[in-house]
Order: sequence, then structure tokens, then C-alpha cells
Amino acid sequence: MTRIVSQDPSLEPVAEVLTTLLQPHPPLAADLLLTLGEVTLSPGTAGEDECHRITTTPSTITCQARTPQAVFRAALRTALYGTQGLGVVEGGPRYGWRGLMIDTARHFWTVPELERIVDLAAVHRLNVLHLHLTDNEGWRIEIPGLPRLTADGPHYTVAEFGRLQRYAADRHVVIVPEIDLPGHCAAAVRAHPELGTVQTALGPMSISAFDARDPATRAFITHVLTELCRMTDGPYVHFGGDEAFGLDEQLFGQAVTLARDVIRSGGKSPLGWQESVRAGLEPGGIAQWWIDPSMIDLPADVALRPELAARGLTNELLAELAEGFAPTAGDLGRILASGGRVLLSPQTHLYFDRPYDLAIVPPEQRETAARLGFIYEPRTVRHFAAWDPTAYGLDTANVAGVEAALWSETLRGFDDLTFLLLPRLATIAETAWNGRPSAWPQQHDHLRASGRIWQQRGLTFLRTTEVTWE
Ligand code: TNX
Repeated sequence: MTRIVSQDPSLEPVAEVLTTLLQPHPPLAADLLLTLGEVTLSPGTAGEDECHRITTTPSTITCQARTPQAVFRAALRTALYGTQGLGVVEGGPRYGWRGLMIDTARHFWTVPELERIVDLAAVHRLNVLHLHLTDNEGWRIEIPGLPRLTADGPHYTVAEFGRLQRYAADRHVVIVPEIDLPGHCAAAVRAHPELGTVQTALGPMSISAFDARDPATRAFITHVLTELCRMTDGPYVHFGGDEAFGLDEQLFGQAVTLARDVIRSGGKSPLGWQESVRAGLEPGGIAQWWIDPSMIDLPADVALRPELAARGLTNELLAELAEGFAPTAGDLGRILASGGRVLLSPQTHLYFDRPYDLAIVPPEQRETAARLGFIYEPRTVRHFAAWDPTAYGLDTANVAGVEAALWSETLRGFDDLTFLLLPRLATIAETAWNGRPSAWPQQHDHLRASGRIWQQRGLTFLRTTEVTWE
């Protein structure tokens, strides 16, 4: 076992959780010393609280930072990936929000499964786990006073959610819970048919959205978000706001404004998908940017992508989708014009339900790779590794951070989940930390080292032929 010595009482919990996290891995030859103290602020980093200094001698590795969280991340990284020789290295992350979103609505992930994801997030120095807790397919979080929401489906109880947040906090990961409204609300309406909705259709799909003029619906939104704020330890509550097809701007604005007001009254900062900026945004407010018309890689004619036709997509539906997403063209501009901050989740590179290009999948994993992923064009791992967060020409002050997202429509179990996450999560996590993509040879070596770590942790991953795995 690696010997971990904390030189400050406030670092004892860090030492303890490091010991637990490092259990599956071979010990370090040197002792790991944890210490609090000032470090030089590295230029272009998220702030002093996140910066660290690592000093390596033949017998000891000292991880120093101003905060336990920065000591934790520096020490875990060093213990897993080693140091670059003897001497002193200083550093820190470029982006302060390095997140991963997991969809618990389309597939329910158990608490132990989520704990393994929290561990994985920590291994890759991520600090946010965003949980998409409700959607048309299911409602996954107990809300005190509204038992019908969770009467007939798997879900997290209040106590489980509390334990998960503490587990994550020990690993310096903040949980951001999301209740998706006013669209994506079918599960809530199944449980509470008395709620007022607006009904529309997208191709063959019928779609409902909350009607925020309805008093029962307003009371419901208020109740749910008030309770959620009470249950949430972290500073943020996400209210969704995406794809509210069928609602006009005014009705959409009413729902978003209500959600934000309730969340602020609950003492939390509201956060929504990019569409929510159409209801305005307060200066400094965050909107999660995931799409614009240039990112929608759907063809104008299904004949060009036979696999889409096989999934039931028609040209009529493609046209409706294109029309429904047309307003996304203005969202980024709206966020910037209101002095808001962008949480970068562009689906071209940060949506991990994008299928893998079968050309990079080894034969024994082809069957798995072929059934996983949404209707996006397949891509290689190098495509994700090349993602450059500075490519959008945004000012530092306008970027809240980076968040990858994994939607669960095609997933059947935990191995499917990690198969889509890994290896690309590691490349995006490095880019979020460094602020820019490293050159491929460096990324390659990092992935290769990561593969060993995932194997030791028993995690399934795509053994892409782009990497010479150990
Ligand atoms: C769009 S991304 C959605 C999700 C789907 C996802 C599939 C977003 C805010 N909404 O409901 O699961 O596409 O990639």
C-alpha cells in the first residue's frame, strides 16, 4: 500500500479517501506527503484554490496546495500516473467546471454504479457530476410529498441521494441534480395527469410540455424544485429547459422564469440548457450549450443514411427536427449578449452517445459498438481528442467550463456505460484541465496509461485500434 502522510489535520480525510481509491492499484515506491500551503498561481488557471505544487525526491512526493481539493487531485493523479522525474512541477486546471452528465432517466443507474462513476470522475480530475434525473421515460428522484412520481419505477430515495452527495464530496465532486422542464415531462404527467400541459407532436411522437399558466402545474414545479433545493448540498440546481417543442416563447419563458425564481428562493443557483436563454439570462448566469444548426449532422434525405431509415426516421421528421432546432442558431449569441457564461457541451465532441466509428473498433468489440449510441455520425477517438474549447472564439470570462454528456437511450448496463465513456472521457478531461488539446502522441500515452488504470478498476472500455494498449 502507498504510504500517505498528511501534514495537516484537515487533510486527514483526503488521505483516507485516497487510500480507499488507490486500493485496486499497485503501490508507489515513494511516500506521498500531503501538505497545505501557498503555491504560485499558474497563469491561465481557474484560480489559486485549484493550483498545486508537486515536489519529487527519490523517497517522497509532496503534494502542496491551498485547499484540500487541490491536494486531493494532485495526489491522486500522481499516485495513478506517476511523476515526470525528480524536481518541482506546478499547475492547475484551466476550467473550474469540469463535468460529466449521466442520464438516469432512460436507464436507471444504481447508487453503487454511480459511486463507481464518481470514482472515475475523480480519477480524471473532474469536479462535477450532473445527474439528469427526470425525462419522458422516468422520474428517478424521490420528492417528499409527491410519492406518485416514484411509485412504480426505480429511483433514488432522499437518503440515498444524500449519501451519494457525501460520497462525491469526499472525492471533491459536486452533484448537480437536474429536473427537466417544461419539456421532457411525460413521466411527471403520467403520475399526475391533473397537471396542465400543451400537447404537440414531432413526427410520430406525441410530446407534452408543462403549461405554466395552470395553477396546479405552477404549484407542482414550485414544490418539486423547493424540495430538490433542500436536498441538494451543492450550489447548483439544473432545471432543464431543452427541446420544449410546441411551446411558444411566452409560455416557455413563464416556465423558465418560475423555475429560476423557485431555485433562487431555495438558495441555489439555477442552470439550464441553452434554450433557456430565450427567457433571458442574468449576468453571470450559466447556460449549457449543446447544439446549433451546424452541429446537427442529420442529412436532408434519409436515403443518405440508411441506418436512420432503419430506425424509423423519415424525411418529414428530419424536416421537422431541422425546423425545431433552427432557433438554436441564436442561443450562443443570446448567452453572450446577456453577459452570461457558457457551459461547453457541444454535441459534436462532448456527447458520448455518439457511436464509435467501427473502423477503430477491434473485431471482438464490434457487436457492442454497433448497438450503442444515438443517431449521430460515428467518429473515431482521435476526433474527440482533437476537440479545442478555444475554437469558438469565446472570452475566458464567458466560459463557465466544460461538461461531457452521456444519454442512455441505447444502454443496457454498466459495461455499456463505461464502454461509451472510455476512452474518450479521458481525452476531454485532459483538454478541460489544460484548456487546449494536447498533441496526439501525448494523448496516446495518457490513454495507454489510463487503460491500465481502468483495467485495474475493472472497467470496460473501447480498446480502440488508435492506441497501442499495454
Ligand atoms: C437531446 S441534449 C436531448 C436528450 C437526448 C439527446 C440524445 C438535450 C438537452 N436533450 O433528451 O437524450 O439529445 O443525444
